[in-house]
Amino acid sequence: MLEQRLNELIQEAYGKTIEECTDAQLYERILQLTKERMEEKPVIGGKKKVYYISMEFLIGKLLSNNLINLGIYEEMADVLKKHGKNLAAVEEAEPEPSLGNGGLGRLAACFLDSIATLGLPGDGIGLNYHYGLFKQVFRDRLQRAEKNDWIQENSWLKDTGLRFEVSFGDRKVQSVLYDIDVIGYDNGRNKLHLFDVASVDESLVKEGISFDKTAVEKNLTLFLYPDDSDEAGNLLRIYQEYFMVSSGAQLIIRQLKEKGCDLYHMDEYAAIQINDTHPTMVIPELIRILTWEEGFTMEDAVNVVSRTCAYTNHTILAEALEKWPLEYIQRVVPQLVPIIKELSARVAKKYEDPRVQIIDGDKRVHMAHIDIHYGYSVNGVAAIHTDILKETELNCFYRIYPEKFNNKTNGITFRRWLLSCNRELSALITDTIGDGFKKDAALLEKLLDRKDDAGVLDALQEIKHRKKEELAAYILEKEGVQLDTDGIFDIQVKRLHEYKRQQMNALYIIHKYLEIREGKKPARPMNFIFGAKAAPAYVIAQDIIHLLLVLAQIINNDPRVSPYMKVVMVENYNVSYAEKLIPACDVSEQISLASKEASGTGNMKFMLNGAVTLGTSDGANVEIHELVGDDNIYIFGENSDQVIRHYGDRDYVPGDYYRKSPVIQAAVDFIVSQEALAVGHRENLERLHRELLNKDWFMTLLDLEDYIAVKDRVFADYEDREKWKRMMLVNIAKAGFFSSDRTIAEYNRDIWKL
Ligand code: 26Q
Repeated sequence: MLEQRLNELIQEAYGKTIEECTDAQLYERILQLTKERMEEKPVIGGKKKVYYISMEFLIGKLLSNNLINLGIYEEMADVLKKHGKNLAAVEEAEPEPSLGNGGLGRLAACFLDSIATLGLPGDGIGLNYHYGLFKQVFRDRLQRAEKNDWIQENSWLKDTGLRFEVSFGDRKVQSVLYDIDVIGYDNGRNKLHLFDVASVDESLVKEGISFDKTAVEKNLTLFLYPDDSDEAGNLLRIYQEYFMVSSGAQLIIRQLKEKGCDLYHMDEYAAIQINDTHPTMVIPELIRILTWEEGFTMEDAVNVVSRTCAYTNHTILAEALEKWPLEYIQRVVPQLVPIIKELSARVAKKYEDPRVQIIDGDKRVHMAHIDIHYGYSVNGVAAIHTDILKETELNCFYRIYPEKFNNKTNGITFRRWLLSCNRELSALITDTIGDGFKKDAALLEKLLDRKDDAGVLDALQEIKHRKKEELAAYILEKEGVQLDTDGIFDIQVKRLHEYKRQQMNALYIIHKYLEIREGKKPARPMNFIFGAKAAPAYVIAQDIIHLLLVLAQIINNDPRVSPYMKVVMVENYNVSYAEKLIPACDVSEQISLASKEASGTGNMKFMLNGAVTLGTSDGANVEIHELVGDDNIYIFGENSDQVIRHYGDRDYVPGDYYRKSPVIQAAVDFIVSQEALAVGHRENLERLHRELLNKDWFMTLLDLEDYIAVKDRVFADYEDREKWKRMMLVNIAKAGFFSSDRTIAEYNRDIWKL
C-alpha cells in the first residue's frame, strides 16, 4: 500500500520512478504521503483541552518523527532501500524550522509530542516566523547571523482558511492561521496553531538579519528574537507578543463557543498554559474580550480567567524577567492599559509590599507578577529551581499563594531523542528488555538486571563507537576537522551564555594544551566539541565564541599537540545537529553556575544516549545525580546555597582566584598571549580577559580548580573500560524519569485535569 501510494504520487508529480528521483523530490512526495496518513488519524477529543501558548516551538525536522509515530518508519525505509534509496539521505533534504531559541522552545515541542502520545486533547499556539532564529556562520572566527529560509512551497504547514483581525494602537492587521498536525506515538492527532501576517514582506530583509523596523504589518513575523535570557526591550517584541495573544484568544473563544461552552464556565473547557512570561498578555486580553464583548463584569471576567490560566517559569536570572514600560504597552496596545491598571490596582489594594506590585514605581509592568496573581498555578521546571523560586526569587509571592506553587521537572520525548536519533541503541534495548519502554519509559530500569552481562555491555560500547564514527565523518565533511574516534568525545552544546560557562571549559582546554606541550601526554586522544549560538547583541558571548574558534585553530594545527587533542566548534548548532552529536557523546558537559540553569534538557538527552554527566549541582543535574548515584556521575563545584550566599555577600573576587593559583593564571593569560593574538582579534580577546579578571559575574574562576581535578578523573576513569560501560548502562536505565510523557502526566494530574 505504502509503496503503491508513493509510486502514484511520484508518477503524478514528476512522471518518474523512485529510482529516478533526487532525494529532494523523494522528500516532497513522502511529505505529502505522510500528511495524508496523518489526516486519517482521529483528532483527539474531550470536554476540556489544554492550550500550550508559547512564542517558541523548536520542532526540528518532522519527517522521521511523524513516520515513527505513525508506525511506518521501517516500512518506508524498506521501500526506499528496495529502490536503492536511503531514508536518512531523504531526511537531509528537509529544511529545519528554527522556531525557537533553545531549551524553552524545544521543551514546548517535546510537550506537544507527549500530549498527543498520552491521548490528551492539547494544542500549541504560536507564531510562524518566516526566518525563525538566525543561521550562524563563522567568518574570520566570529559569528555572523544570516536568515534561515525554511519555508518551502511544500511544508508541514496547512492553511486553515481562518483569519482574525488584530488591533494595535496605530493599525490593524489580519492574522492568518496555519496548522501543523501533531501525531501521538500510536495515537491520535492534535494541532500546532501558528499565526502569521498576510502582509509580511520578506524583501524587507537586507544585510544578514537586519530589516526595516518601521512597517509593522510587513515585518511582524519575519524573525524570532534571538535573545535567550538577555535583556531585549523592544517595541516590536511587544507587537509580536500581542499579535500572538490576540489571535490565540480569538481562536480559543471560537473553539469554546463551537463546543457550546458557556464562557462563565470557560475553566471547565480550557486550560491555558503560559510558557514563560512571553504570552502573559493573554490574561488581560481575555479579560478585555469578556468585559467589552461578552458583557461580563470585571469581577466575573477576572475570576474565570484566573481559573483558566497557569504559568511556567523558566529562569531565575533577574535580567531575563520581562518588565515592559507601561508607556510601550500604551503605544502598542492602548486597549490593554486600562485592564492592566485595574489588575494592578486590585493588587495594590490588597498588598502593600512593593515587590509584588504589577506596575512598579518606575511605571514598568512586571509580566510575571500578572501571571502569579491572576493565574491558578505557578511551576518551576526542576526540583531545585522550584525550591529557589519558593525560597528566594518569588518568596514574597509564595507567602501569599503557597497553594499555587508546584514543580514539574522537565522531560524530553524519547521518540525523537532515542527511537529516531539512535535506532541502533533503541534496537539493542528492544532485544534486551522488549519494547514496552517505548510506551512506558520507566521500564528502562529493567536494563539494570543486565549490569554484568558482557554481551549487552559490549554491544552498548559498539553502538557508541559506531555513532562516533558517523559523527566524525559528518564533522569532517561540514567543519573540515578530523576527529579521532578512539578518543573521548567530550561535548558541550547549548546556547552561549556566561552562566552556562563555556568559557570555563575553554580554560580547561587551554590548561591541557599547555600540559601536553610540556610533555604530559594524555592516555588517549581527547575531542572537545562545542555548538552554540549567541544573541547577536551579547558582546561577551561573541567573544567566547571567538576564543573557542581561536583555540581550535591553534590546537588543531599544532603538530606537537593535535595527535592528542582536537577542538571543534560546529557551525549553526541546531536540533538536527543535536540529533547527530548526542548519540556520539561520552562526556556530557553540564557545568552552569549552580542555581542559574533552571533545569537543562540536553543533560537528559545525553544521559538517555549513554553519556556520563560532568556537571554542577544545578537544575535537573541534581535529579540525575539522585537517580544514578555518586558512582555514575561526576559532580563538582560549589552548590546553589553557596553561590547564592556569594551574591548576597558580594564576596566573589575573581582576582583572588587568579592570584592564588598559577594554573588558573596561566590558562587565563593565554587568552591574551602572543600566540592567541596572532590568530585572534585583540579587541575581543582583551575584552574577555578583562571581563574574567575584573567582573566575572557568573563566577568562572570559582569552580575552575575543582573542574580541572574532576575532569581529569573522568578521563582517567574512562580507561577502566568495564567500569565505563556499566556507567553507560546505568545512565540509560535511569533515564526513564526524564520522559516528557511523565512530565505531561504530572501537568495533567496537578494542573490541567483534562
Ligand atoms: C525575552 C524577552 C525578549 C526577547 C526574548 C526573550 C527570551 C526568549 C527566550 C527570554 C528567554 C528565552 C529562553 C529561555 C530558555 O530557553 N530557558 C530554558 O528553558 C529550559 C526549559 O525549561 C530550561 O531547561 C533551561 O534551564 C532554561 O534556561
